[in-house]
Amino acid sequence: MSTSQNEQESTEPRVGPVPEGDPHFQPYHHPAAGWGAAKSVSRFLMREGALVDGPRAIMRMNHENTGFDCPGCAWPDDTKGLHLDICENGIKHVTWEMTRRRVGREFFAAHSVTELSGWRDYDLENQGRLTEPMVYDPETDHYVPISWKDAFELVGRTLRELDSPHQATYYTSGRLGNEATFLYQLMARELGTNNLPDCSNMCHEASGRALQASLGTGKGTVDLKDWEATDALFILGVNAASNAPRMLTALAEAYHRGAQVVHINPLVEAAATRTIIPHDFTDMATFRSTRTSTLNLQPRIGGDMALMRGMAKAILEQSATDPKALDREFIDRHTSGFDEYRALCEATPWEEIERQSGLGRDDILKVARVYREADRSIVSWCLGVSQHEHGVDTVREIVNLLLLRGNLGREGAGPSPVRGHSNVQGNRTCGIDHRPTEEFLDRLAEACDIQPPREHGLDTVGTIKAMHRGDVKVFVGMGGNFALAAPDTPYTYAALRNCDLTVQVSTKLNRSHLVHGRRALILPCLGRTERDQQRKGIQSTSVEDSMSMVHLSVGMKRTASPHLLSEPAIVAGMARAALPDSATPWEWYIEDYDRIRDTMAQVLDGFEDFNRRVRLPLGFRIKQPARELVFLTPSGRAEFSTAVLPDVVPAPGTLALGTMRSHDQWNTTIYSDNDRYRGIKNLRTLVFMNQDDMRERGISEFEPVNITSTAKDGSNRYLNGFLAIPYDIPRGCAAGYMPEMNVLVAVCDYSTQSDQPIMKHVKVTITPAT
Ligand SMILES: Nc1nc2c(c(=O)[nH]1)N[C@H]1C(S)=C(S)[C@@H](COP(=O)(O)OP(=O)(O)OC[C@H]3O[C@@H](n4cnc5c(=O)[nH]c(N)nc54)[C@H](O)[C@@H]3O)O[C@H]1N2
Ligand SMILES: Nc1nc2c(c(=O)[nH]1)N[C@H]1C(S)=C(S)[C@@H](COP(=O)(O)OP(=O)(O)OC[C@H]3O[C@@H](n4cnc5c(=O)[nH]c(N)nc54)[C@H](O)[C@@H]3O)O[C@H]1N2
Ligand SMILES: [Mo]
Repeated sequence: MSTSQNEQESTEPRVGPVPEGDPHFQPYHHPAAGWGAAKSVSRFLMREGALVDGPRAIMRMNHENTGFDCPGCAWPDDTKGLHLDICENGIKHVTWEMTRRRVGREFFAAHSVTELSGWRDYDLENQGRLTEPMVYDPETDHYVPISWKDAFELVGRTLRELDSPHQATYYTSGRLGNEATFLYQLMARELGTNNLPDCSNMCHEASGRALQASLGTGKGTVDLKDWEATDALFILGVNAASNAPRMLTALAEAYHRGAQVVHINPLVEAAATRTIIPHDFTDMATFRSTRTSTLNLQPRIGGDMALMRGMAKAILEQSATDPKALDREFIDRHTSGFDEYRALCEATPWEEIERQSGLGRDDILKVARVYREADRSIVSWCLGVSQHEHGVDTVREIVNLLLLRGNLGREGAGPSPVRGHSNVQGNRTCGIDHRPTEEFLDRLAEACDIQPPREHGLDTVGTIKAMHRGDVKVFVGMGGNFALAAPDTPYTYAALRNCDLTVQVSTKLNRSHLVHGRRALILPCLGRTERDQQRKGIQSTSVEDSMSMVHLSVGMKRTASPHLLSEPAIVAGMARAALPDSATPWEWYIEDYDRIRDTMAQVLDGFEDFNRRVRLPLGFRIKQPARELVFLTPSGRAEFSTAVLPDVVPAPGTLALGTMRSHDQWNTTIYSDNDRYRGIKNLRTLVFMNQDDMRERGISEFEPVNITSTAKDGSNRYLNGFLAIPYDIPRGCAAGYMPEMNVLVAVCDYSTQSDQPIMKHVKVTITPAT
């Protein structure tokens, strides 16, 4: 396998472990979750040597207030709050953090950074938990121990010596708890910058912007009770069985109840078939599976907006003879722009809708009928919708469709984005935003007595470009694996290497520690499962799930090393060193996180009485104005949007390639080379293709191919030697795994609507490898 980029190290796609055998592909026909999941979990626990601690910790996961929040995903906890609702991938993710392996100073003494750079990403993380702060020594090319005090001083001094606070950037990965998040943004803003990129810039930025424009709130409006009450669920662009497995329970319950469950995805993912509910012991014992779908539609990649438009057009046409097809009263009372939208739907020809969606008119009418016949509908989506050039327009089109039938502000109805990282939504709520509102900054200024900068800061793509230019000289990463998660791998590597200082706050060794600035720090922190002991006792942190529930998470496990600090403490240490004269009581905050929460209550909308309410049995739900039919939009109403359909049909000879996760990975963390639900074993360097597209190109199963992407600026990027897998995917579409395929996503290929890298619609040609 080879790739034709210059940087050898960056482009050898060796992310997963050494394959355990030959690549294998056999379509999967078993239900999702169930025994396959149980087997996979026990193998994983065995490997991590966690068989004793694992199950005990898992019993404490997602328990009301006495446990820690599962770091696996942002799916909310069961509203009944009684039985534990856990999943295979959540268990893997928790166990990953609790491994008994350690990577200490001896490890770094034995291996130079150059040597480690040649290792697989899997092997890096597999060394175990980081145990003490380390600093890069350019003389020896090794990381060497450094005291916390000296580490903070190095950060502080470097930040103080910058010509401008905008020469530093502060990345957040969506793991970070609310309290650390609040302190982190406070530090950046007290220093004088809004350079606060986060993983959300690659994830749901489009959803936030669209919902804000349409409804005056950046979040979904429904909660789990609504999922339990709805008549029809439309699930777009999410691989739920792998990435939000606890959704399977909701889907199975909906099916049982007789609700319609429609999956819209170019791939028929496992959640769109059947499941065995993992915590239902009778189902497990009897192998009884439940269907989780009543209808599957496979649009082309990027075809969702056309499909939504088609459904709206069908509803509008029907309303001529069936006045109940539309909720006229809702439209008149609560929305603005309906007439323009109706005219636009009328003016959009069916042929165009069919061509752009990749679906026949019969299918579109069929799904429109499901929508028409449901009294209450929820539309839910994830990256298959957001990581596109037209992600914002597509989410707005989803809202248009919901508005037509008044599917908002009542039980069982509304938009429901599935967030990614377990606290990515909380990060935004608590101030990680490179484009903060004036209102937020005013309240922050008042409560914290600082003068926050008013100009917008850099997001993820902006940060990469600014580091590359040399305009940003210090990169601080609060969690995550920026080097590998970001697009255009060699470009991002060069950008990070161009920094004067890179600081990574992490739990495990990863690529971002090896792709570093002239000076570099690794600052190891506590994980969510671990006891956070501060002066006033054991501390808990709060998190917010996909459905705006805020609750406490408290770790109870012994810390992986006595030298770890909590994330709030690390932020406070850096802040004090960078701002020696700051009046912010950094040290006092760390003694007792209730104090941070008291300040947050003054700054954040909906956080009144934070300390009391977060201790209620299931926490509290942040008020959603749109849910109460209060729209904080310029018109004070829900706004219909009127974007023309984009052209998403690939040019002749080209394909639209989507990059996605396998079942056995968590973003840049790879657990194995298998993708069970897609029937793949021992292979990650693959590309799923339509059989006819393969035949047309003379490519047979498992044949190595060369993939060439063409960016907006006309430049090409290459990935060679990936194996072609014939798959049930529409013609003109292809798919493969991130982060191996990030080299194909050019830094300039980001959406003009959301600034998100276009990770689901890479324009490629695929030819047999020569
Ligand atoms: N186990 C596990 N859980 C996770 C993660 C993980 O890596 N592992 N990651 C977390 C994070 S940060 C996030 S953001 C989420 C991601 O959750 P997902 O959004 O499920 O992530 P992807 O694997 O990128 O899968 C995208 C899905 O969209 C489909 N798709 C691609 N293009 C299109 C399109 O044009 N239209 C439609 N309708 N569908 C399309 C793909 O077939 C795939 O099913 O999961 C979170 N949870
Ligand atoms: N091509 C392509 N690229 C993508 C995507 C895609 O679909 N396609 N998806 C994008 C999306 S949605 C996202 S969210 C990003 C993910 O981007 P990131 O959030 O930056 O990446 P992760 O892989 O989730 O980060 C894993 C690392 O987090 C650290 N970590 C784990 N737990 C903790 C903790 O408790 N505290 C701290 N401080 N560190 C911890 C560990 O060191 C681990 O190595 O990737 C994006 N990149
Ligand atoms: Mo994400």
